[in-house]
Amino acid sequence: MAQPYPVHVIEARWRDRWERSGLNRIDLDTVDSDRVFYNLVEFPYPSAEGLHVGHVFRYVGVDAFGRYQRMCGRAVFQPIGFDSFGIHAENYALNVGEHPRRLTEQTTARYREQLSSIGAAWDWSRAIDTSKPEYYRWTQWTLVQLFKAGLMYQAEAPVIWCPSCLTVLAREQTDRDGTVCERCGSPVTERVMKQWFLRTTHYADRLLSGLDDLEWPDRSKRLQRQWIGRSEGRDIDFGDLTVFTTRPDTLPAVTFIAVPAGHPAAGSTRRHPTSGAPIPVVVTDYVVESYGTGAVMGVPAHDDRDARFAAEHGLPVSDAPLLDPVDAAAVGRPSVRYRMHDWLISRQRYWGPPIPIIHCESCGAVPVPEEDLPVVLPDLDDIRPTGDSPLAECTDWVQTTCPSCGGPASRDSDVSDTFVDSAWYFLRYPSTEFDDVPWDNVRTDKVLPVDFYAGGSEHVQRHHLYARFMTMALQDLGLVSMAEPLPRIALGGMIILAGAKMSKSRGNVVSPDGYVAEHGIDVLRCSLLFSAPWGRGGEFSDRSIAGIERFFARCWRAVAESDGPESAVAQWDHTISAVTRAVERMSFNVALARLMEFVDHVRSAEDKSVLVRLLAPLAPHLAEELWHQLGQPFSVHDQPWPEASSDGAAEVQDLAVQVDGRLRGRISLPRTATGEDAAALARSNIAAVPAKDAVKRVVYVPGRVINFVSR
Ligand code: ANZ
Ligand code: ZN
Repeated sequence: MAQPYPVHVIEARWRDRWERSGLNRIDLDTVDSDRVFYNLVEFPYPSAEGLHVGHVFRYVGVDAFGRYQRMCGRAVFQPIGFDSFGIHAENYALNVGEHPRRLTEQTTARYREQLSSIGAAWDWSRAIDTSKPEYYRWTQWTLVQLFKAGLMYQAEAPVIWCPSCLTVLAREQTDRDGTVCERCGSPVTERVMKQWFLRTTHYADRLLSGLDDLEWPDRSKRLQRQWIGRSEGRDIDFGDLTVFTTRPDTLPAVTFIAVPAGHPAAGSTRRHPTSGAPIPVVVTDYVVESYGTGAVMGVPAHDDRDARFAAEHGLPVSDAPLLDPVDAAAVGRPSVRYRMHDWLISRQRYWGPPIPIIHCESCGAVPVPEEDLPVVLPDLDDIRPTGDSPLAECTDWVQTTCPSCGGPASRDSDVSDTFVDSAWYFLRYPSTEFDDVPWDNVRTDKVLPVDFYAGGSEHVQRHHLYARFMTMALQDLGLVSMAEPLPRIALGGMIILAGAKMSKSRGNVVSPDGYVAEHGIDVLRCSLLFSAPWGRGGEFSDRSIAGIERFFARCWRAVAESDGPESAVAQWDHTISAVTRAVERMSFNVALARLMEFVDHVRSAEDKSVLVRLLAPLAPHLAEELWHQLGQPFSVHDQPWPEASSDGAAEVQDLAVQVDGRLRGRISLPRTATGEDAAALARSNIAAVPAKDAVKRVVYVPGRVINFVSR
């Protein structure tokens, strides 16, 4: 459908004007700290496929939120960059037979173009790229600080090995209970190797207790708590063999001790600490070697796993009575155990920052002096992983002198995990122009912590935890002043196609490019945002495109081509309140729905000003053009967000949405709305609300609740 205005001309013109005028940049030297709003979205890994509409959905929601904050008077700092190191890029490079550096240059350029084309208010002057020496120099510097503080160590360790990727994996990089590689799906094996670790377990308690004060989704907190896995129990000695138990009261009923295969005590017996009876030590497959003491007391009378094992292997079951709580607290020693492990950061791969350590026969492991950083990743032609680090082949590079004694020494040939790159990147953005420090603390104190961090639920356990660990460690070293860098996180929903997550392997990836070429980015932004609440995501359909185009045409006619009588002020008031609430909770679909109702009532100059400003975060180019048509000065994005009078606010109600009496979500709508309005809005916003014909009765209590009764 042809729009009553030249879409592409307008979008290109304003984007160019924004860039030239520096609209999206704030001066971090002069800005007032209280006004800064650090609006951050997880930076992308520039994949070869380019952005798909699911990414665009996530980014434009965050952008709309940032633009709204700006209109509320905040100095919005909204940088973007590229997480371009890592096994992902390297595996792709190996597949297509290209060097990862060349490939990354191409994919990054394409990402830059696509990310620019979505009309987000990024401050491109502060873009970072983790695979560039000017960035990874500081990743290495950070590791040197951790090493000097004893928070980075090397240890011989059984590690998870992917025989297809030929690399060590962190436990977190495996799926299906640690049995297959997350990247390639091959079954993993175990291997003993010398590896570098970061001492994350040292921070386990702080990582846990710090969660309480964070404004994070409950699900994120729960997942992180489970990941840390704190467990209080007791260590009990069976002679020289110690078990960890959370049920010391079951001690009298112990009939065996379970250990994993290969345990030195397997097949022997120990004496029961109180009865003195001989207790067999048996091999089971359910004892995790690295958890607790790696040995478990078997109590078939009280534990299902033990009962099954005892039945299968003809072991006795004892019905000895439990100890009472007082006696149980006399048994053994109190003990706190964590599921979490130290973070294994060594990768025997090519595409990452070389670990900044030099090995010397007489001095041991010596950190590379800060003035010698970065340790530049040498250009290798053959980067195929063999099991040993590709860098080890590069003898000229490996051979060096010891910074401490000047004797012959060799460089560590592992590279660090890509999650190290992203564990501190949010500290770099405000300080990108400094090349003598990783971050400037005046800047850091002014801009951090991140006011709003938009992420994906796939990053709760690793990235979010590592970022917290890194910041806590840097705080302890006096290098930053805050402990929690990401006090407020929101998780973006996923855009799916025909019920499935978009992925290249499924072949259901939808690129934004065609839609942008045909309809312009504002139409795509709004049709994506209209398809579902940002935090929930939903099915992609381009059917909403026509509807959004019609809405834009109506906005155009209402603002640029019409004049009419004054409207009643109450109309804006409830629109302003409803749109504001919707934007605050990232329900841009609701905001758009309210604006669609409002546009037909727009008559006066004031109505027009309100409409255009409310539209600005969602359709930034169209709003800028309409603002210009109204004869207003550049830029609409610097205008104050419209404010509702307090009576207007009172006209909006929040409703709890229940299904069969269970809370399923909340909606907000005008107080004057009918039960039917409320039911329709609930249905379009909350997936759990059943379809019309599955509902027996709807109970609507204005101002309180709408309950769908299906039984
Ligand atoms: C005896 C017992 C009796 C247990 C009973 C439970 C119930 P969480 O909460 O996860 O810490 N356990 C200890 N170390 C283990 C290991 N390395 N691998 C597998 N299982 C292990 O659970 C602690 C409980 O898990 C411990 O308490 C131990 O079994 C088992 F009726 O001891 B219990
Ligand atoms: Zn030396």
